[in-house]
Amino acid sequence: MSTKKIIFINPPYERIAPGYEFVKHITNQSPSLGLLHLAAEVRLHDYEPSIIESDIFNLSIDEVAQQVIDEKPAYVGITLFTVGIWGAAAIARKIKQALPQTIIIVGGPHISSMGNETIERFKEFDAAVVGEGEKILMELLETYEKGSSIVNVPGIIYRVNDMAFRTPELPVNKVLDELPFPAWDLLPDFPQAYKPAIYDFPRGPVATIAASRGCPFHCKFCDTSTFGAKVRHYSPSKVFDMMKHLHETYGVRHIMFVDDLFLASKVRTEELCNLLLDSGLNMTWTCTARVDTVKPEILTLMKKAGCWEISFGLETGSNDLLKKMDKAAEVEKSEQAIKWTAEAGIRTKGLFMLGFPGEDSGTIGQTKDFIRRIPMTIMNLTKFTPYPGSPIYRDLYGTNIREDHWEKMNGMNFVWAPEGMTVEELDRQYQEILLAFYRRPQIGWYYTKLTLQYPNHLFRLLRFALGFAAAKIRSILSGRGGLLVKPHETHLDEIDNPLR
Ligand code: B12
Ligand code: SF4
Repeated sequence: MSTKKIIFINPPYERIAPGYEFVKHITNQSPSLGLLHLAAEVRLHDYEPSIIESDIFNLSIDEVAQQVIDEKPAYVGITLFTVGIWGAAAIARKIKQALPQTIIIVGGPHISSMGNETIERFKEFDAAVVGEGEKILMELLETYEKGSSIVNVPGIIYRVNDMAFRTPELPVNKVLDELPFPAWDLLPDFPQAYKPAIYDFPRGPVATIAASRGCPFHCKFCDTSTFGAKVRHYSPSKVFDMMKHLHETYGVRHIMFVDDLFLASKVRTEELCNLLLDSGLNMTWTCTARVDTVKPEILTLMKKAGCWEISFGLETGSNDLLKKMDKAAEVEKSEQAIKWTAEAGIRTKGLFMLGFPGEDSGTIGQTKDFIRRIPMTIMNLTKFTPYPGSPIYRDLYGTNIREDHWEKMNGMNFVWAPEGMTVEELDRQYQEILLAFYRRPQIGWYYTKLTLQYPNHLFRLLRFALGFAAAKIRSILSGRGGLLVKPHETHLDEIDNPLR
């Protein structure tokens, strides 16, 4: 067993509702950028990292565990979203049974929000790293290597006699520029295997970059526990260097910026745009923004510098609901931002949410009107999910731990329903809202033109359509009358609404 070998795992998780597996052909298949950053950091210190991307390569729990067992690493690092916790624990259990000496370390958003509970409950994890991982993981590995006690390593959670203990936090990396580039070279089949959602990019290959970390807002549904409220940025020149490296080394033609607030600093955005324009790099890119951070001048510059699409967290067409979400935004401002973006020639993606506490038929009606009147080109509708780490989780459940629905927390299942609404009604409204947007002739025409312009999307669309047809036929043949969710697989009956 090499004492320097560490395997990082992005575990499998339920991407969609059971019965809808074919949707995977058109959804976002981005790698874990967190693991790429960690792998780059440990490699600087002579460790030998590798990465397993379970979901992208359709690897089962057994297959992932077996790959690790065959390699006999000294360490395993697993990234944890709430939705992936059960899969991750099952993999860790199998590894521990075969390789009891291998140390299993976990980190990621679920640990930043629910670390103590996770370490107490899942004995197969040896230690957890809270928040930003690079520095802490290195200190932890070096402590293990020296054979010293880990209780003095900052920013971790460890277990003694079934109880979890947390050490004081380590200050975060103030200067992101000091971090090495993410280890894209370690990703199997990069960049070809990693595709964003269909129609969410003009042409590949595509890679992701986080040009900043942190968000100062406190929207109630959002889990910001990993990087906190203070925004830290890479310098524009370092971001530009990353883009150039990806383009020249891997032929990447499109970048998806995954920052919470890409436009938090107008000055930095301008600087990056100017660097891109002067270089003639000719890459396209997408980013997310709050509606209050865009103005016509910056949008015009962004368009010139290759910006193809901006995602806005619009959430709802109701100002009352926006207030309840602590979104610090108004429908009128959203409408203005979407118009300006469309006028600048940038595609607009609206991110909406259905079922937040306070949602009712009135607010749903306002959302339907809103999406019909704004010049939006693509929309995402999430089923409201109280993620651990979000303020609403505490409002709804207090300090109760609701681990029973963790594996459903992928934004595609209603695990909670607002007062006066049932999950069945929400599911019906979910489809109606999407249809209200996508059924309009101008949207159909827009996507036809887009497909002709970028035919690379057609293949995925065909696989999706064939998958859908096969699922329907299977359902009819098995006597389920075309219903895609199998009755025994639905968790709807188990839903226990604490406010009802
Ligand atoms: C890009 C992104 C995606 C991508 C890529 C996912 C991926 N595996 O990384 C896609 C589109 C696939 C995706 C899907 C989902 N996402 Co997402 N996503 C993001 C986003 C916007 C950025 C993530 C990122 O790259 N950050 C930058 C990197 C550097 O940070 P990082 O991954 O957190 O890693 C650092 C630390 O967490 C830590 N760390 C992480 N793993 C490990 C492991 C070890 C061993 C150690 C020591 C440390 C460590 O160290 C890393 C370096 O500092 C975040 C929001 C955010 N600001 O983080 C949401 C976010 C992570 N997603 C979220 C959710 C809910 C989802 C989905 C469940 C549903 C959805 N709504 O889309 C799915 C599930 C996906 C899955 N299990 O892989 C939530 C997670 C909440 C939670 N408690 O689970 C977040 C926090 C959004 C939010 N604010 O609520 N997502
Ligand atoms: S939704 Fe966006 S603006 Fe609100 S807290 Fe989350 S990342 Fe920040």
